[in-house]
Amino acid sequence: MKKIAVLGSTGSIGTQALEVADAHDLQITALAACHQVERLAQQAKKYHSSCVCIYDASQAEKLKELLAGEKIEILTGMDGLCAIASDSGSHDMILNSVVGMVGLLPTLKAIAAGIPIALANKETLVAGGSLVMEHAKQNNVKIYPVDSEHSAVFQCLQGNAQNKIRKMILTASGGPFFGKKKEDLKHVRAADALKHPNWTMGSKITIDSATLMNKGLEFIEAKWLFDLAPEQIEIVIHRQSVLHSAVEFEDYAVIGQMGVPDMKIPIQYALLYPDRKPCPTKPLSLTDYGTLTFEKPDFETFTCLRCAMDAIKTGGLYPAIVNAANEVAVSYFLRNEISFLQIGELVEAAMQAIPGEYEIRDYAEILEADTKAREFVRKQIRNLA
Ligand code: MN3
Repeated sequence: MKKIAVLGSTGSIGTQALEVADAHDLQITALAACHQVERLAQQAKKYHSSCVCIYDASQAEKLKELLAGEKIEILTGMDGLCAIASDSGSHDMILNSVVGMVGLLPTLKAIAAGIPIALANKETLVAGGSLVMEHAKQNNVKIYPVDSEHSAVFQCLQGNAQNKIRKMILTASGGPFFGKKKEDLKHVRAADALKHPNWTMGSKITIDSATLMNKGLEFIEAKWLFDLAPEQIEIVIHRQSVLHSAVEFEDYAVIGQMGVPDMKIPIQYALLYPDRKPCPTKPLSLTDYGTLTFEKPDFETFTCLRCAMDAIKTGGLYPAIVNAANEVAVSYFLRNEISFLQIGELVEAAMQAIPGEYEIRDYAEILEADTKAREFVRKQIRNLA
């Protein structure tokens, strides 16, 4: 039985991964969550995992009470996440579905310990791409993408190891505000942005889908995962989210991966790789859709997308700066403390204010750029108030 540790087990990807585990008798050896202590305790009991970690250490006592009498080791904070990620004796794979920069260090620890990673944490590659890929190569550790677009490309590349990618077609749903212009988006509130047409996801990523920052972050991840130049990645708006992405080879043959928009398919592919087995979702009926559409993105309106693409073209610490500035701006927008358009404005301002054109040498450098960008955005918002 494959032994899997799930970091971020109470979130959207984590809970769907546990559904996949239920369907295929995967053993869940460790679980970690940020805040949702009750749900985490329930999961730990259900899966008889040997170890749990609550990132928010202030909830440790509560977790101990909830798990009193159980033979489950309780860990807290970043140390706890890293301890799980480093424990190569206990897990065959780490699913990293933690949200935010918190996910980067556990990925580096898993790589150092030689444990394969199913990667759903975007910040790992957005902020630490060069470092993470270099370490993974050195330690010969496989990274299996969980995100639907990257999983699609990974699936398209099976049996094509000797063939070079000419171009990647990265599809985007366009989010709830597709077709809108800046004037239309001035008074949008968090509740409007949280209504995604196709996917059910966590709140941070749903806002990122509305600003198209999510696609910008995926653009950066794709560059690192598949060793592409930014110019080789084309973003195409595909409203139905049926074609999850595609690869064009040297002969202009394009191979894409399709399926219903359900994250359980790419999650399962990463967890069971290279096997394909029945997935707890429904099959795709193309005739139910009838028409699939493809359009160019609107870079004028969705400035976050342009910022992320510019960041990876310039390289260095800029992707980390964009990511951190965006994470803070989105948290303020979710509380309705800034407007929707201000997210992009703050990200752009952070990119201009913080120098980032350096080769990344280590994790500390990424963290420093991340901290600077966060402080910058908070200060800007305080000045606006
Ligand atoms: Mn995606």
